[in-house]
Amino acid sequence: MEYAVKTVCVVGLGYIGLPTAATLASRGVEVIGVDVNPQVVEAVNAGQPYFSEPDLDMLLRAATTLRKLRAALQPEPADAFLIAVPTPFNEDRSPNLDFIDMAADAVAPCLASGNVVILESTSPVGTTERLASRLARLRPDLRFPPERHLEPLDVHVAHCPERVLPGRMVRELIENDRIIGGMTEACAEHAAAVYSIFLQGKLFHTDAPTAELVKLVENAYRDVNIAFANELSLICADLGLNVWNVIELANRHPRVSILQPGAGVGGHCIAVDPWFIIAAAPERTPLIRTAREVNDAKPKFIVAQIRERAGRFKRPVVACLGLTYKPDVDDTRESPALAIVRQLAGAGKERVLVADPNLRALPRELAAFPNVSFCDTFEAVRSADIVALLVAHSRFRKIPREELMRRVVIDATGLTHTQG
Ligand code: SAJ
Repeated sequence: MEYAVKTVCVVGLGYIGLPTAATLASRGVEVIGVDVNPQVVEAVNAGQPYFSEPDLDMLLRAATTLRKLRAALQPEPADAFLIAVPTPFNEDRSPNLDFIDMAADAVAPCLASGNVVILESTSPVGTTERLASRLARLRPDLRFPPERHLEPLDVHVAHCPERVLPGRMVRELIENDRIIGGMTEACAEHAAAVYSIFLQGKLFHTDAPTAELVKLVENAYRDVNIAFANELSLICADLGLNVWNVIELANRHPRVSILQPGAGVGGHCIAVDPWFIIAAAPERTPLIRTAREVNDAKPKFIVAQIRERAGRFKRPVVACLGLTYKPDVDDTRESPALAIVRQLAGAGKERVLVADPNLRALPRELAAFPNVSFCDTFEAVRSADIVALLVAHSRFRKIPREELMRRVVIDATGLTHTQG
């Protein structure tokens, strides 16, 4: 059955909500984008993305030129509501669902019979049901799932976790397959009508808790695989072997596909989501927990490597190349490279030159350290005794090999390996 979706209210104009809102608007849907931050609302209404993501500016310009996307501080009535707010963890690593609760409270007064509410935020198992119950409490005049006996429902609720990779979002948003976890089959069908507007990938229907766990499992799988690579990097360092060479050759086996070691695992997804599984089943997750610990320990290992080499110099100058959480993005959230520079800065034993072609200046927390300064890449390399390659930005491939060969190089990225 087809459901007409003419207006969509997207709550949360962050890394996921904004590209999704702009994509829907570019397909002719009337989109109201909602954010609690007035600066975000202003930027979006001016057609300007406030973070960098390839092709997002073009998409947003198209959406605002067509006058299909409008940003506001509060939700407005619509056919569909899409919630894409952050789900961080608390200090004890238990999931924090405050933003989802706030979004539910803001959306509830706008709901009407025939609406669908879709939760896109990565969430622990049970969150979609919790959202539906909260909405049902706030709107006793409407029928919500999971009360199957109340079918036909007034408001349908589903979980459709986002899957896009920062740096390739605009393409992946359209091309990736999506999982739709409906609280009932009718809920999944209503949600599917929204994604069918722009999706080229396939839609797979399931129930809400399965969809919730699938999303967490995807990121935990990647975390465990990267932890394996990071553990190999420690073993290879002890054995004096080149880990990238070992992995490249092992991956020639048709059933082996090891990911790459690095400075650690950063970002707001892979370093966070596995904890939601651990919190739900603490006794059943020794592997997932250990993987998290292995990845979290990697920056400390790199700092120790730098320190050990720095001991040879009287007043060592260390060039730290890369500060973002992964290559070719400008996002430093949970960045292992940032953690490494933070540790070096705090100890104050070395002069640290930071270069990152994707950033304009040092983040505020580093700017206060007298021993840390922001530099152009080549200048940093030329002035350094030790070069620590922390993020595999494509620009770093252009560093002349002979410049590196004259210095002590600590390569957490494999860039010097692929250069060879
Ligand atoms: N990393 C490695 N080695 C690798 C791959 C990545 O050390 O071989 C590191 C990166 O440098 C970075 C971290 O892992 O620090 C995470 O980077 P990523 O590119 O693997 O993932 P994210 O966090 O940018 O996006 C992930 C994606 N999930 C999966 O690939 C399973 C994305 O599809 C999700 O939508 C996103 O999380 C999310 O929002 O959950």
